[in-house]
Amino acid sequence: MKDKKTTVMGIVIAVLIVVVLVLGGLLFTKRESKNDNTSESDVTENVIPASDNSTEVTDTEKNTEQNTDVKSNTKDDGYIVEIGHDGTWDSDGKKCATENIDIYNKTNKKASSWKLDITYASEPSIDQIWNAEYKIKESTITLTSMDYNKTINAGESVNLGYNISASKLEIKNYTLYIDGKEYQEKKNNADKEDTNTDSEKKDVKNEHKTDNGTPFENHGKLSVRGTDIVDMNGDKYQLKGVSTHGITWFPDYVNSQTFQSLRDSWGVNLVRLSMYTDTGDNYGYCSGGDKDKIMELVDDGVQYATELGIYVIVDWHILSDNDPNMHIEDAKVFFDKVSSKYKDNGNVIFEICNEPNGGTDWSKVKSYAETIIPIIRKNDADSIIIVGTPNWSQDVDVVSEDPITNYENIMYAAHFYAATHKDDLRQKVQKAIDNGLPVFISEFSLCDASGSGSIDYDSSDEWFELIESNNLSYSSWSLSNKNETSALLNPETSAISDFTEDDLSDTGKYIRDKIMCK
Ligand code: IDC
Repeated sequence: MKDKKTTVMGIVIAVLIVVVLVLGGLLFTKRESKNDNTSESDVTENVIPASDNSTEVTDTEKNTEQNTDVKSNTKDDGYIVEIGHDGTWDSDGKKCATENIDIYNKTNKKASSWKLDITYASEPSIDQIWNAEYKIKESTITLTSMDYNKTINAGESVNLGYNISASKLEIKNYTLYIDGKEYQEKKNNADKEDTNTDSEKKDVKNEHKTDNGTPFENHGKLSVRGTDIVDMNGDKYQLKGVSTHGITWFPDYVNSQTFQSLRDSWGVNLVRLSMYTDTGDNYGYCSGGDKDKIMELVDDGVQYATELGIYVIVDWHILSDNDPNMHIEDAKVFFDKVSSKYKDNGNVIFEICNEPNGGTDWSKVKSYAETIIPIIRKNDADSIIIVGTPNWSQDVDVVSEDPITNYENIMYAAHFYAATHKDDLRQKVQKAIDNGLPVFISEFSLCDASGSGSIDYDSSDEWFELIESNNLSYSSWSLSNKNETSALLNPETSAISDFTEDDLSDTGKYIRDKIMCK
């Protein structure tokens, strides 16, 4: 009896074990195939999944990384290379083009190094390159990173380019190497249609070369839409340029060759002409300077910029005259003259008071602006006008609570010196933008507010993140060889054009790279 019971129990237990095993097996297979489906749908033909070029990460690690590392893209979409001809032309029987290349890291991990081989249908030569170094062997160009763009953070990209000539410009194939591992892309997507994101990126990209038309030929008269500058086609546009030092102190740089070099080699599409109003001596327009002579310098600068098809800011550079109302009578005459003279140019922007300071509050600046703007508008209905803001053009947040109404195309100056102005000012600027205020960084540098001292690279990088994430336009202080950190040129150089690496100060190199990188 006891034996029979034991046998029956034994059979029941055995059956139960079999059932559990079968069910367990089924569930396991199902979970595995679900995982397979996920990875299949997340990975496209053109990508390297993160696990291909990095050590395996657990889901928990992945999630932690996604939270800290990835800005906009939490999926692993591999690496994408986009090669576009930005312009093509013929020279000496060869085809020439400006190649514009973006490498996107759409994985969840940082890439610590990259290299790109591109093979053309015939042997190419390169005459200018930016943001990469190169070697050519037969028909293959090998592109390697510079020190500053070696890493590509998750969700970010690097941009590089070069001018190439060859008898056949067709790309046969290219190979991307990430952290020493190869990723072969078989398809030539140089002629692929732009996706939306691409054209959005192109909208804010400025031209390095003029073979394809000058910035002004391509983008025409600019206007303000929301917080953005838009071009004649209504596409977002970004101005990137340099500010002169005081033009009466450094007139040599108000020069067509200077502007042309900056346009062609750096991709500058903007120059700011700083005309000090009150220097306490005759270098200032309102403090005894020769008004006609100074006006001639402004006219020359505007003419050169116009001929070169770049944009130009005429800056009424108040500083020691803290309140723009101090010289308002001069300002009325000046802006009446310049706005009537340049009304048909289309590339001229007026900055009506550089940096109100010394406790001059917004109500005083606003009343000044509301006097000067109608004088400009009488002659020139729609050019962009930049209004300085209290506290050395920093209180844009205050202004955003009470902006000027009734006029279109008004922007507001935010100025920073990265070693002095950090998170506090960045937050004020972001707040103003979030409140809908169109902000223009018409002056800044990497050092402290004296215009000298050491460069704060970390703070400068953070400022550039804010600039790029908000598509802000900017001009960097200052195009001079003055012996101070903010000068873009070395004090020893007397070059006024075709600047070599040795002609540039550390500030100059950083700014050049930022302008060229986008
Ligand atoms: C500085 C110049 C310096 C000059 C001084 C006074 O770099 O050579 O001696 O002006 O004229 C500003 C001003 C800008 C300042 C700059 C650096 O707009 O005129 O230039 N700065 O101090 N605001 C904050 C800093």
